[in-house]
Amino acid sequence: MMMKRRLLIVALTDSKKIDNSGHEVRRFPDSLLFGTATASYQVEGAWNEDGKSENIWDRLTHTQPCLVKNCDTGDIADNSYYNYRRDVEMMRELGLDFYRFSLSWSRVLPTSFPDQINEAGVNYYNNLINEMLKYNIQPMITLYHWDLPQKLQELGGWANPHIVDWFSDYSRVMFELFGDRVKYWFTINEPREVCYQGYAGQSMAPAYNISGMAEYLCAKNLLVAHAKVYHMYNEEYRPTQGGLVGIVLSASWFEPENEGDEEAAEELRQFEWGSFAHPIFSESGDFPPVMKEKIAAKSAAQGFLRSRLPEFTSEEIDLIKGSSDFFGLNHYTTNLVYRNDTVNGMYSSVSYYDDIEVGFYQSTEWPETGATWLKMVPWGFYKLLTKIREDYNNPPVFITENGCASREGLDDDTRVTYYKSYLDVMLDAIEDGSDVRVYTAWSLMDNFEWLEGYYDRFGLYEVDYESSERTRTPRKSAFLYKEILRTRTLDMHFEPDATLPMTIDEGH
Ligand code: GBH
Repeated sequence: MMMKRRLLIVALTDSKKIDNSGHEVRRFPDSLLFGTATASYQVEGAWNEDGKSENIWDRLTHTQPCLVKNCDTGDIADNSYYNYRRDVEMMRELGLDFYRFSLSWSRVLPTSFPDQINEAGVNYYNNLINEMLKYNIQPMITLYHWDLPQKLQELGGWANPHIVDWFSDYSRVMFELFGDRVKYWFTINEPREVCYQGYAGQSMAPAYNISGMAEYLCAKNLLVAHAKVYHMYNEEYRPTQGGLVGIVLSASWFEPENEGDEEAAEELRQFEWGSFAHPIFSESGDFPPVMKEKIAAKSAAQGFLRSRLPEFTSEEIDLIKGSSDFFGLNHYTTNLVYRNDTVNGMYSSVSYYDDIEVGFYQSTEWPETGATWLKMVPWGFYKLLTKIREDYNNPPVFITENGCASREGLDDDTRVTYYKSYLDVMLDAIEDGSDVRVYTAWSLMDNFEWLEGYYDRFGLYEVDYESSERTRTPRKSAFLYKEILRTRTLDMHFEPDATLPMTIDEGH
């Protein structure tokens, strides 16, 4: 991994200091970068303007409208296509080091392929990037955050091995267009969600609902596509552009319900994030052994003539191994896991969870946030960071998303507590030796929360969906984040006040 050799590892022995009001405050490493994130379909709007073509979320929200809460769509969303100046102004208010956003494939390549480049779409991203750079805010780009061009979906999307070429060609054009100014690239956001929710399940476009089969095809193709793009950047663009490129994995922490459930918990970890982390970050590469064994055994027992998990060739294993400059990590919450040998009851129906043979849930004792699936469990974040350090030889970690949901309103005390407690344990992990270099709050502002529409709010800034301007207003958590970034310290006693005027500090 390139980055390890190039950057110093900053050892932090003790982050605790007493401030002048007598409070204990903890210092973040000087080199740690702070930012916020969004994604194209969730904020841009302008779904069919200026030459953009249809993607799978346009199709899903228009043809199955009420699959999404309140039948919401991303047609206008936060209207960031027109509001990018205000977006950058908020980044300056917060004092961000960087902003992570994603590109809409069908906005820049309306045919899905590089035969036509949509100038208006390119201008939008150039304007956004240049506006950020004017104020020294680093752009970090995600190439794929779930909005596949509809045409490619009709060809099977990530289940078609030709996606390797389609994604490489698209990525090449993006490196050519923006790589002179953009030095941080993420290939794919959350493969687990892309493949599991979209292809096995029905909670993301394209909602294929072919569990135990389609997610495994997707996983293989996606990993090869990612690795091809990594090597393309490494060999053809890094020498002149000098940036970093990696993948973003989502990982919840999975805690055994009882002592006897450690094996079940570990198997779920291997399926849920090991499926993507092991091929890239382990020494041996390939899918995790337990995943290969379990799916092969089940498949044979069910009468398949081969495992439902496709195999990599040895060339592919080598291509994928080491193909990320950092471990991009999206983390939100924790679940308890128990062994369940009969997930599908007496019927031998094929499914992902039947392959794993586990059940999981969240404790009712854990504090709730605004999303049903997201309880506040900071110790799970600590355990996850520890496991990544131990299992994968302490890779540089970029926390690419972390945060929680609330409802409307500026008094988001739960989010304030969430950020304080998650950052506190992140500092514990750094003291233990975890090499965390980037921290990203999800999200800069409320946005289209996929099947939850505009109901679950993840923003440091509230967005008013009744106003045509989509007015953005800072919540308490925005004032907390600003203070953390200004002081580069964490003070558990700091109480943000959302009634204060938001200002831009000198130097931003
Ligand atoms: C991230 O995914 C996404 O990258 C981002 O776009 C999104 O806005 C953000 O989270 C907040 O949700 O309802 O029980 O089926 C996080 C991973 C895993 C979140 C599965 C939602 C649904 C659980 N996700 N989850 S459930």
